[in-house]
Amino acid sequence: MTNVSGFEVLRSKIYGNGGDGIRGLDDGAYRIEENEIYANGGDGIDLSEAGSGSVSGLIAGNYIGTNASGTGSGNGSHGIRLGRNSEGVVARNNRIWNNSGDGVRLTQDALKKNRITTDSTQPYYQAGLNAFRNNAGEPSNQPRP
Ligand SMILES: [Ca+2]
Repeated sequence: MTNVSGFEVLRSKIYGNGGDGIRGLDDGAYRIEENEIYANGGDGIDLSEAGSGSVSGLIAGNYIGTNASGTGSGNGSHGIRLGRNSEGVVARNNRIWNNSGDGVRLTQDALKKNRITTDSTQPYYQAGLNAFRNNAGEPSNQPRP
């Protein structure tokens, strides 16, 4: 199949799955907003295994590794994982806590093609920023290549 246009996941609770909370396997534009994605065995959101074209889209306003009440547990791997086919993904205003792997994992050359808005001087949730926190409540789990 060609020309798959990605998908939308909006305002859903996605928890307790053995694998990733959301895993995109097709090229296209993704819109993943205002979800609670926690306690999944794999990554919270994994777009790194999408097809051979490109993946773009918006990941915004999600709880990843916790829930709105702050009681949900982390995902078993990374919070957000983007791979070489990700180009033009914007991740902003996400609360990324408690994940066992990295908060945001950018593989291959994904780092230079996507926009992860964060500010390491702000440990907790700020408008326009992602917030990263580990199990000890320390600001950590920062994006890294
Ligand atoms: Ca995965």
